[in-house]
Amino acid sequence: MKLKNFYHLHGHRLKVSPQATLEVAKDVKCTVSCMRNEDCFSFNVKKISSNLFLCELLNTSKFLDSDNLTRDENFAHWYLQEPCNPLLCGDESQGKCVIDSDGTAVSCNCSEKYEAKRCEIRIYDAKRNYALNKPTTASVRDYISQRAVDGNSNSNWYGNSCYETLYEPVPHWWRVNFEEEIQVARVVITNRGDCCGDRLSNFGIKIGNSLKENGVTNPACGETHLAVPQGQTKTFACSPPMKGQYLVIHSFLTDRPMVFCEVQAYAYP
Ligand SMILES: [Ca+2]
Repeated sequence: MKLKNFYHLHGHRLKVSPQATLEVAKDVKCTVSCMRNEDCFSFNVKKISSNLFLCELLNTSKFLDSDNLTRDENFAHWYLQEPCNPLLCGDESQGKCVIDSDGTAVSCNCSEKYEAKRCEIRIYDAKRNYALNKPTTASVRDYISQRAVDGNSNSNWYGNSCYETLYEPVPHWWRVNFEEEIQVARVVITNRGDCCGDRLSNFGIKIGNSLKENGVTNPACGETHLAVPQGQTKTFACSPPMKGQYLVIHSFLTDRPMVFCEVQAYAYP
């Protein structure tokens, strides 16, 4: 971003909430501050006194938020000549910034998973179980950890669709990898039914991006000490919805194994 790329409109202010407000001795310092901040795309400047200026650094532009460009004799609005900085349309969402034919407005072409003006809202499939068939790992008996996301909620151990740790080692944990950061609002867990229901009577659900201590240190979804009665399926709400690539189930019990037959994760309540 170069100084010369900025143009200005006297008597105008882009009226959006600023990402930062500064008071500076020279208005050129607003330009420098905006250039140093990669999320700054434009700014408003107001003269407060002979040697003091107020600048409002903005993370949007007059092209994208043209409805908010207002007449204000006290301000000047500074904007980029080339408004299609890749960050403008969501750096995570891979949106593409497109200038209209007369060069007065910008729109964002969002990738399929995103929407909204700046492609900042991720769209999830409300019916999709995001844990289904995703890679899993566990503190022990890794080779059967996948059973908990095989799409089969059969609660009979002999149906070969449940996961269970051994008595040792402790603590017990199991983890599914969504392979991307998603939003989780609801976790549905089915306990074993043919016996041993108390093996899922004091556990926690963790969601986040950390693998520290096998992911157990991630934030908790819902209450800390959870239980599912033998043979039943229970829904746990993460409210507000939580973001993360990993979902971990860990037991606080050290005198018995941990068992469950299916774990489902949904993006909406
Ligand atoms: Ca299963």
